[in-house]
Formats: sequence, C-alpha cells, structure tokens
Amino acid sequence: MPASPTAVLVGENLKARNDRQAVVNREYFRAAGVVALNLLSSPGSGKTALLERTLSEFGQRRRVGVVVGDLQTDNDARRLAGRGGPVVPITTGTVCHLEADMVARACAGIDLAGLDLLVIENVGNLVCPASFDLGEGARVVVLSTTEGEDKPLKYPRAFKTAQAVVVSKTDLAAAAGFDRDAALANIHAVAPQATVFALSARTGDGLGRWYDYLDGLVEGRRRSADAG
Ligand SMILES: Nc1nc2c(ncn2[C@@H]2O[C@H](COP(=O)(O)OP(=O)(O)OP(=O)(O)O)[C@@H](O)[C@H]2O)c(=O)[nH]1
Ligand SMILES: [Mg+2]
Repeated sequence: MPASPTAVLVGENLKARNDRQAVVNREYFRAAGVVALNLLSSPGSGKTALLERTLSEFGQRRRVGVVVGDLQTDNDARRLAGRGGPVVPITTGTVCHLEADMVARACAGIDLAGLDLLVIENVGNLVCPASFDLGEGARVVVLSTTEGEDKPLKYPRAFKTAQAVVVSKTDLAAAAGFDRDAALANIHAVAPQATVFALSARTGDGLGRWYDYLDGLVEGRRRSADAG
C-alpha cells in the first residue's frame, strides 16, 4: 500500500490534466501549421548552443520560434534573443520539467501561424520531462559526448519516446574518450525508432544533416495540411 494514497491521486490527476492539455496543444499546433519539437537532455548537454546556431542558420530557411524552460533565470532566452525569431522564457521555479499548460500560456504570446517550427527547450533533466507530453509533433533527446555512453540505458524513458537522438559536442569526443560505437549501440538498443545525429554546435560539424531533418519535418507538416 502506498505511504500516502492522496499523493498518488494528486500525481495521477496532474498527469491526466497534462495529457488533456497536450491534446489541446497538439490540435492548436496542427491548426497553426507549425511543427512543435520538444528538446530534452540532461543539464548542459548543449540544447541552447544547438538552438543558437539553428535560429541563426536554419532560421534563414524557415521561420523558427523557441519556448525555453528553466527552473531559474532567463539566461537561455537572452542567449537566443535577437536571432530573428520569437523567444519566450518559462521559469518553472521548483518544477523539474515543462508541463503542457505552461507551454500553452507561453504560446499565447507568439504568432504561431507565422512560424514553420517551434522548438520547446525543456528543463535540463533526463527523467521528469520524459513523462510529460507537451503536445509536440516530435521529441528529440540530446546526449553529449561528455556525459557517458550508458545514459540511454540508465534513462531509457526519454530515449524510448524520442523520434530523434542528437549526439552533441563531437568536437570533445576524443578528449572525453567517447566510445562512439558503444553509444550508438546503446541508443539503438533502447530507441531503435530514433534517427541519430552526431554534431557539434561549436565547429558546425554535422549541422547540415540536422537542418535537413528539420526541413523534412516542416515539409511533412505542409504536405499533410495540403492533403487534409
Ligand atoms: N566544445 C563544445 N562545447 C559545447 C557545445 N555545445 C555546447 N557547449 C558548451 O556546453 C555548455 C552547456 O551548453 P548549453 O547550450 O548551455 O547546454 P543546455 O543543454 O542548454 O543547458 P541547460 O539549459 O542548462 O540544461 C556551454 O558551456 C556551451 O558552450 C559543443 O558542441 N562543443
Ligand atoms: Mg539551455
């Protein structure tokens, strides 16, 4: 028997309420014709660094906006501002993940129909964000070469629910003794469905393939809107 049945009930209600809001968000994104992407990783894996370049470079090809969550500070939003697309910070306080209603409120300040792609940078945490659907069209997990090849095995839920996995900081792979084959095998074992990218936001290595992937998501959304 759980120590506190009320706590379990509150948790279930929270999850059920989140899932209902996620359905609303997903329809809202579909109606606006925007691809929403949920970017997850442990703290410091390079989500914002990747988005800095994505906004500046891919943002020349497609209209990109960002919602960025952190427990405290709007540091990431300030790093991303001024790169041509709207950037809205969410400060969660003590909450270790974004929830669908936080994203809905942040999106109220954005002209979504004027965007092709909305990236939601989740709070740096490989555990809690995995359980909260934000209504995204695609979930992408970032794994940096400095955090260890075994992370997909230790934190499987995030990887299992991802459409893509980005191996970041390839420029640091040699210094960190990163075993690329072991990492790819672990990703594949847990997330055989995921498309895998290897890139460096520092050197630009591998970014072309990442941008082509984003472009494919935008084109896919456009084709499905035309079809139906
Ligand atoms: N060498 C190298 N450093 C990187 C790369 N990407 C990010 N960094 C560095 O890694 C650190 C963390 O990067 P961020 O982009 O802030 O990581 P994040 O995932 O957004 O972090 P949180 O939002 O706090 O979870 C910073 O010092 C970056 O400069 C990369 O490709 N190569
Ligand atoms: Mg960040």
